[in-house]
Amino acid sequence: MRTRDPEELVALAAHGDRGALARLISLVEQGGERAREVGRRTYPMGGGTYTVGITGAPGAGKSTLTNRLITEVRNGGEGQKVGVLAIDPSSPFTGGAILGDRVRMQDHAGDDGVFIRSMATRGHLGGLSLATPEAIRVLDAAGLPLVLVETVGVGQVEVEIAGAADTTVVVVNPGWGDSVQANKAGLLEVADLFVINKADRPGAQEAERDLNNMLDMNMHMGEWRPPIVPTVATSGEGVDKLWAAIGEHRSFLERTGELDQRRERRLVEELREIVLHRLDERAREATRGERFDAVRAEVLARRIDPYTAAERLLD
Ligand SMILES: Nc1nc2c(ncn2[C@@H]2O[C@H](COP(=O)(O)OP(=O)(O)O)[C@@H](O)[C@H]2O)c(=O)[nH]1
Ligand SMILES: [Mg+2]
Repeated sequence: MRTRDPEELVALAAHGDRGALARLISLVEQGGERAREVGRRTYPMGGGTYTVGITGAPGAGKSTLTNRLITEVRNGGEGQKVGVLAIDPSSPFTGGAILGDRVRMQDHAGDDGVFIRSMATRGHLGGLSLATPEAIRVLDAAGLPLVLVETVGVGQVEVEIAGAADTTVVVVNPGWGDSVQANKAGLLEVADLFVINKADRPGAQEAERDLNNMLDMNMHMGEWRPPIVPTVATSGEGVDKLWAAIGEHRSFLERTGELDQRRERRLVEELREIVLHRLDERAREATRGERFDAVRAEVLARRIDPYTAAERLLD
């Protein structure tokens, strides 16, 4: 029997059961009471995972790059385990992009130290921006020391998700205007590191120059100036340098205490968002049904004013 009981699943996942891990993430994706239960069980067990967000326009080479990064991590010193979440906000049903992500990370299909999972928005209240940190906490509770999160950085919500990592890598391509587009999408502000992927194509130097110019204009950023790493994800060129740069950023965050501050800010932000969603739910409930109809009738008849009516509804 395949259990769907969150408590059992969490225990199994903590002992390396990948099927249990996958089911836990499905529960998170679906939202509702079971997802809450998963959260209650996993949250106290976590805190050891480092997260790296990889974001950029569709087709920039994020999945190919992630695939190479996994190789780099697995072949490196301790061959640490790695979890990968490929977040797809755009296609909740067809999963077209998700299929592409899977194909490009095929290299690691047989590796027990690698857990790859795609996630789309389903029933989760608050969508992917709330489901993503929950899914990361599941991987955290399962003892994965590193989680890579691939997201498409197109809209505001996606950029928010992308920025909710310890280190955020923004992937751009050579060619006129690509980095300008990334800037417009708000990606410059969340970038800790830039990758110019597809550096085998013309225009990589121009892209680097554009990024440097934009960084010069944004030097309110603080002590850390995001480095720019050219890569060719298809061949793996430059990926070792990318991994090294991620390590340097991590050391910087740890050394300066910024890592704890970032995590605290993220948690507060998440908490606020949860409260907002709860209130929104309450508002929807308060503005339908018989009770609402009765109050509405009184307002229309000018027996009570809208503010008094609102208070009555929220009581
Ligand atoms: N020429 C070239 N093509 C690449 C490179 N990296 C990825 N691609 C190709 O770009 C396409 C999109 O890659 P994918 O990783 O799916 O991009 P994603 O949508 O950002 O995840 C695929 O056909 C890749 O083979 C690269 O460095 N150079
Ligand atoms: Mg992809």
